[in-house]
Amino acid sequence: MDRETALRLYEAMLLTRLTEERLVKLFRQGKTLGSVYRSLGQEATACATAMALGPDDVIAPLIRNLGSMFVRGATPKEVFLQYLGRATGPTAGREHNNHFGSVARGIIAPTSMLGALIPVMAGVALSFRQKGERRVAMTWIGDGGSSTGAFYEGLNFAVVQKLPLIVVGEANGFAFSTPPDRQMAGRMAQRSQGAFNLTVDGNDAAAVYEATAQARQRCLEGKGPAFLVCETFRMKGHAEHDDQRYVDPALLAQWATRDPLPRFEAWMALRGWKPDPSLSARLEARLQAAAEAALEAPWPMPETLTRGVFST
Ligand SMILES: Cc1ncc(C[n+]2csc(CCOP(=O)(O)OP(=O)(O)O)c2C)c(N)n1
Repeated sequence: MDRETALRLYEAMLLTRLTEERLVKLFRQGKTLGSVYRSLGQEATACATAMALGPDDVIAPLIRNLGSMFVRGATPKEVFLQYLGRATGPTAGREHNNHFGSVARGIIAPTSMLGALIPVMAGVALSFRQKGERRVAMTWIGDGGSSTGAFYEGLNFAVVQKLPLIVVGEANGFAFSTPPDRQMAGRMAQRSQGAFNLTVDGNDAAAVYEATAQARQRCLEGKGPAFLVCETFRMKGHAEHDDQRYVDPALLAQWATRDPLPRFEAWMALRGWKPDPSLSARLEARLQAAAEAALEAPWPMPETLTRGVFST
């Protein structure tokens, strides 16, 4: 990874963290419609995977992958408008949190049915191959989501067809309140079904980036899909309404020492690379302005209710 990429990656991770912190404030003020789903501690897994892609590749994120959307050009203002349900947001108040896509940026909207995006992205990858395009499709799945039939069907299809698909497995300790040993036999990596498998420290942004770049290269060479397992930890509850009382505080304390942001800063410092000292303040100012603009944005008009929902 070169210096410029590292600095952009750091900025994307910091922007993700600060955006989600501001969302929590809006949630506590009763401004968001519904809960806030965070990726605290998982920013490297979301951002570094997306950062290793090419501009024509396509991603399909889940709720812990807001950072990947920022890497692809989504903006905090869009995210605030979405969480506040406003008419000028990406789905005009029809959807919540990061459930929005952008064809221009190569983002396919998250789907709530876990696992469902894997066959969809296998199809996207198949279309790339059929058209002879050098592009890769990527999506993410949690440990809980990897127990669905759709996960197995989609990945199996991609393996058999040797499709340019990267599935990032987020082994983050819990699915709602269920730890992996209560819902899966063995480890997540054993679910690769013959896909090229790499397991990395998901809190090490540089390692995640390098592993994704390797997986992508294999895809471009026609060697078939990769299942990239990132070992990380969900540092908050499932969402802000969940106080995660079922998580052993010692485990949280242990993972806090592996926070991906200071770790990546230290990795950069070893190379003599330093983020701009004013970066955090600049991002905060941008977020403040974006949140204020979103709070002033209009609500959807009742008569538009069916627009974009039902076909005419
Ligand atoms: C097929 C399906 N079953 C159940 C749910 C409800 N659900 C939403 S999130 C979630 C937990 C997901 O856990 P995991 O896949 O480990 O991801 P994480 O939340 O840890 O990122 C569940 C069960 C769903 N969205 N889709």
